[in-house]
Amino acid sequence: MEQDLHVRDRVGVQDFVLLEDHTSESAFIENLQKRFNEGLIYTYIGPVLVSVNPYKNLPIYGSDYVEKYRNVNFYELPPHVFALTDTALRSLRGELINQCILISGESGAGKTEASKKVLQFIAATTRKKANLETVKDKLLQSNPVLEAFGNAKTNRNDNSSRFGKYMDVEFDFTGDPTGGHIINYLLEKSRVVFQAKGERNFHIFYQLLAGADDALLEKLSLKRDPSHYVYLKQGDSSKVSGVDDAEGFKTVREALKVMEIGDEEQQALYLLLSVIIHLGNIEFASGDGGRARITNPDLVSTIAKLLQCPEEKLVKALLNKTIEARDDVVVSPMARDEAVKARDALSKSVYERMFTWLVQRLNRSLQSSWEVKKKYVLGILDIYGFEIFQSNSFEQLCINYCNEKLQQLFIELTLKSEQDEYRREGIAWEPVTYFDNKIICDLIEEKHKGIISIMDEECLVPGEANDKTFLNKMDKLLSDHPHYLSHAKGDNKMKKTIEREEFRLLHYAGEVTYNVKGFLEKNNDLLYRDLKDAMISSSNLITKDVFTSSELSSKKRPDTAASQFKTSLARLVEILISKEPSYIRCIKPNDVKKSSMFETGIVTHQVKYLGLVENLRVRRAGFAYRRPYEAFLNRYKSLCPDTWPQPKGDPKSAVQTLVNHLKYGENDYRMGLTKIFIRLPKTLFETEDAFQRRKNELASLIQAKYKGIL
Ligand code: AOV
Ligand code: MG
Repeated sequence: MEQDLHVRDRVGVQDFVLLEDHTSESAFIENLQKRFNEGLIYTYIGPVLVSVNPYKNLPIYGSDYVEKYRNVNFYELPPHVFALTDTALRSLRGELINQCILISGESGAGKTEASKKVLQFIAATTRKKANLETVKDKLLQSNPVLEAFGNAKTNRNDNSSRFGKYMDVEFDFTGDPTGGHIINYLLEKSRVVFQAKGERNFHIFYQLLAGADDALLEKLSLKRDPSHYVYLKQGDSSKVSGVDDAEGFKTVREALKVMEIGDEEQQALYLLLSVIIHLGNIEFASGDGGRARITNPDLVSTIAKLLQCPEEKLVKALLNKTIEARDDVVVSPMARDEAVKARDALSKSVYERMFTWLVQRLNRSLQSSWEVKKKYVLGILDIYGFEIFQSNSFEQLCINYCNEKLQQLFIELTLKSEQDEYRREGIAWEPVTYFDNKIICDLIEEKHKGIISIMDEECLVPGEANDKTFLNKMDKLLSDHPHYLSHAKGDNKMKKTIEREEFRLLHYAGEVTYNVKGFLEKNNDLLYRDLKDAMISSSNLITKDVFTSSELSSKKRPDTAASQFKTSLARLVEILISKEPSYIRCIKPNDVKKSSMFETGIVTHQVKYLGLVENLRVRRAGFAYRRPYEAFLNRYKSLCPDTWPQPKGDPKSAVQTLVNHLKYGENDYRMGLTKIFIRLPKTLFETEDAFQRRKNELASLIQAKYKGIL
């Protein structure tokens, strides 16, 4: 098959570094398209993997491919996500360096699929040993569980991740996987109560209805058809083409079993899902004096039974709110609209906490069952991609902010750090300019004057602030910012006008117009204490875990949703920069999820904002490989009589002697302050091949000697 692979992949160039015209965007796109048309979706920019979503299954992920890519030098085979994973794994196993694989690209570009291939390769290359088999199964099976609860159909992607996920696969010093750990980031919980046209709620709701047997449905008082339920039908799209929800439910149940989530816990999950579904169907009317009244009280009885909580308590909590002001406690009835909002807040909160419970529960199962003295990790980051919808709200701002942060990290670690290193090492260098999106990160997150700060401040003003005052404040404070636009700061050149309740951010990946409606409420993320109290009195084993009375007694105001997210992203960046990164840059070939369709305009836009051509220029002007003099010498000193067995002089001059002997061309390398820089992988491969021959030669010499003595 090796032959086969090489023959197949002679379309365009496998590494953009080899492009003759390496500065033009059109040559870049042409190479991508040529390869895409032949089903070659992967191309390198040096060590960075560019992947174009094929929107069809390609026969390139089977066990034959795993075998092919295992333990083979990165550049020796055609580009592949397996090659990137193998390289990271070998660096982890060989040099004991923690790794992370950062996957980016917009919604639907193929990040989640890529992350699954990474995990698949790790699992497939794990040694066949009983305890390792269990670890492997658990690592793989955590995925379908989280996808069922955290992914949904959106208008961009039928299986869109609605939460961010960072997963560490843990290894012991021999390189065997021993377990894992998942961190989840901000779930888009508003989806639980509302879906835009064409979209769905989280998969698990539909899977439950389609896949549960009659007995389970009866126990949950549910009907099979999702169109009975307000929370499940608003998008008018309860079926996803090509997806069998009943089959999905089976997969989830099997996965839950592998994760050691037994019947009792599963029942608790299904009960809560049914509680949420029913909550959406509670109807309120405006009663005496504008007070809300429940028009279908029987449903509340059903919910109370499913929740195992006192019915009166639930009814009271759905209609009244208790507010503690200083030393006073005031109970006041809610108006209809208020009651609807409070109910929705409850549904969102139950779902979100259940999701976090599930992640923690998975983490418990993923914990190594035996003692591991020192752990090494390979982290995989799969977030929600940049998205622009018809209408964009608080959730899109958070998602797009997260993408800005990731792009910033990419810039810091590739473009900036690469150029910094040349400067530091004193290598002659023509700087490459690129767009640094730090300015947009700052616009969102800067202390005191960033959007999050302004929003938080408005959330603190009791009674008077609303979404409109928030917008006014931004208009005042951000009017000079080049990436902020609003109705007040109109610009005649704008393609699309901005309405009064909107603001627009010029993100690195495009312009997004956000509607401020609901921003403060979502950021405040309030759940009235009466509803919390009702949940605390439930005997469901999950709610018992996630709603606790300490929450009611705490006087401290919890951080706002956006602030919590900002803190968790800052922590994520710290986790990532402490590791050796590899990058997968995913690209979407068209907006209609079609295979074999390469829309040049759409691809060009992504290539532009991902900074891929700049990435190539830096790479191309630069050097594919670099190693400190000592390391280089240690490996290759046996190739030159003047450096073997003991090199003379300082490491730098010994390396100079060595490369003179190896006849490196003048332009093939540069000598830095502490490192040798080699321009093309080819030069290094030749040296490595010579080294392997020399090693065999030395081994046979030693063997002959050994035999002679015998
Ligand atoms: P995303 O993770 O980047 O979007 P996905 O990984 O979910 O995107 O990919 C979207 C869809 O594209 C998948 O469901 C597959 O149908 C198809 N696809 C992607 N990669 C491949 C591949 N390598 N081979 C075959 N089909 C593929 V989002 O989570 O919305 O940001 O939030
Ligand atoms: Mg995804």
